[in-house]
Amino acid sequence: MYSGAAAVAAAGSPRRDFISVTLGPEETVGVGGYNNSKAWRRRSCWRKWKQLSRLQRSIILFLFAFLAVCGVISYTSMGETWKSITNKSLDDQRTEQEIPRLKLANPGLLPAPQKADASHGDYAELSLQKPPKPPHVRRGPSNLQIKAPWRDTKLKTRHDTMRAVEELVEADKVEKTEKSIISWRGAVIEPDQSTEPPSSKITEPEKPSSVEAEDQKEPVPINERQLAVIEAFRHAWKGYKDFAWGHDELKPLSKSYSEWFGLGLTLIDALDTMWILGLKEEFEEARKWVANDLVFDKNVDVNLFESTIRILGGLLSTYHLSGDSLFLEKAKDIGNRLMPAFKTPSKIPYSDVNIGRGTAHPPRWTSDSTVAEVTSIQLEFRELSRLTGDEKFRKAVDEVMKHVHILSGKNDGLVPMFINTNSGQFTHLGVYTLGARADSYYEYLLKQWIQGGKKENELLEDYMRAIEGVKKHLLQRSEPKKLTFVGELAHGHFSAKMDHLVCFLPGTLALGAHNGLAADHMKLAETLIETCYQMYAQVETGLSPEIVHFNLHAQKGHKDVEIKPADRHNLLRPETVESLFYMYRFTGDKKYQDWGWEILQNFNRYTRVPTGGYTSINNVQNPSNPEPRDKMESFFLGETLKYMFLLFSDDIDLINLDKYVFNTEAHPLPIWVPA
Ligand code: DMJ
Repeated sequence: MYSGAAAVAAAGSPRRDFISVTLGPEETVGVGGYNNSKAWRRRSCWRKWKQLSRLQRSIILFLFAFLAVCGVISYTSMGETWKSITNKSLDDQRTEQEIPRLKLANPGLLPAPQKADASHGDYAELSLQKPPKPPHVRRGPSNLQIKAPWRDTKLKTRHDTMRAVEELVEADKVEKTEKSIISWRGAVIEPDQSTEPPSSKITEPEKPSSVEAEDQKEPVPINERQLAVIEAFRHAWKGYKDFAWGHDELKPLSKSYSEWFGLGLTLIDALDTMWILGLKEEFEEARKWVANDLVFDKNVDVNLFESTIRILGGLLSTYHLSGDSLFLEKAKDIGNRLMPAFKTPSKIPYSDVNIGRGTAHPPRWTSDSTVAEVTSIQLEFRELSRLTGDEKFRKAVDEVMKHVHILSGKNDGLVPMFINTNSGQFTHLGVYTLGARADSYYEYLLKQWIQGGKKENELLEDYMRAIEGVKKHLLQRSEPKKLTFVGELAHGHFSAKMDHLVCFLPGTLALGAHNGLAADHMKLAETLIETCYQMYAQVETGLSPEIVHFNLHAQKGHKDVEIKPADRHNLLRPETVESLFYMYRFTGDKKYQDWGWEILQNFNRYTRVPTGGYTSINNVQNPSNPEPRDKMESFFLGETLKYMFLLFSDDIDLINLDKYVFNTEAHPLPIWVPA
């Protein structure tokens, strides 16, 4: 090193005179007047220094040392002052934005005899923030790449926002939280509980995608309506935690629980909602349960479809959002245990699997499976193959789609409701609906096509043909408001019956139009979502029944919507809110947010149980006694509240629809990177 320095000095580098002090001999090598005169000045100083007495030299050295120490001290304290000034002004800004949220109410309102007004009801005291620009205005070029994890800046902003929310609600817990390591979007993973990123076995495409966009852009603050959703979620979660922890569903009135599969269904369904809402403590607690108590090696029969969309889907999306391989390991486990369902003569899967024994069977009374069930498990199994590199999952579900693609018995793309697991043929021919037993067949045609990068033409063909079938056979208009609705066809006879389940359709049509499909799909979506909204607005509680019948002929004093006594229950279903979310994302029209806000308030009025949780109700037509059913379905946390939160958001990167596709249980899965 020294010899190199000397060589640099010899070559006339600007650093040469410094080096010459260290290495005395170089003085003689230096050239040019400037160096010579500097050397002369140095020599004369040295001589003067030598002439001083030892005492004088000591005093001078002491003074130099003293000045140096003072300099260092004052520099450090100025830095601290500057930092505290900066922090204070940031804190001030944050406080200004977030203090109003302190006012969040906690309305325990069951039963609540008053009719909802169309404005802000229980949350009227919350001043709504100025509306930001509609999301469609801010949309940049679409980008199908799955992005790298969050950047630090955004992470801090999200964390700060959520921390402020928690300070307001649960100030005492904040200190503990801050000691934890903050993973992304508010979830906290303690060092000893965090798991490795995806295992090395996993090849390139299956890295967790993380919901965060890569673009550096201004963070969009959480608004009052979103905070109301967070509050509702917390209330629901409180009931689940207090009375049903680790069980499938909360029974909020009897303060107990019900089991379906015995797999903590609500907890798993709610994981990614907690992540998206930024509920880090709740997420962390639930994660611990998944790590320590979720066991699939159980002698229990589960429904293939329900456990795929809720459990497998929930675990996969939570894996993608959190990057925590615990969830992928659990997803692999349940995925493998569900595979026996496909061992049938036709390869159309059985409805039920015993996940402990590895056996599968159809329901006791038939060898049929439901068409929607066997064709709405594809997004999840295909993604599991992509993540694990094991093609068996994808092959099994692709075969079902290929088989159904060429099957006879369709009517202009519309499928019957049942399919036989022995023959592989449709059964109960002649009945066509977009409601129960067929609904998500149509949804998954489009969504698989999107998931796979819009290359699988057979899926698109089947989807487009089916929508033409809907237009030709199932659309009618009601009286007096002339609402366009989707009815049913039974052996050539049209029925003006529409399930609330059909309200997934406007959202799906809008998603198709967003992905370049016919513009008239968007027009149809706009008319259908109005109808779905009216299914709430025309009812006494402002909540939709399970099924409505539309009036085809004007009659004095009759509304468009008629409700039969057997159909007037509400199970806290998500479909209308789901479609409102898509419609708002793609149009930026605030009326969709306002409609969703009305619905949330009516859930709070008529289904909220003061001691924690929300309940299904038996009678949406009786505001003074909606007849609580004592059950909170897992999809209320998995879907309804998640779509509410997303609907009220103006951040298109909060689950960007060019990067994620939602499964039918509202669990976002990544759109694969196009080739
Ligand atoms: C959910 O389990 C899913 O959305 C499914 O597709 C239909 N039924 C419920 C919600 O209503």
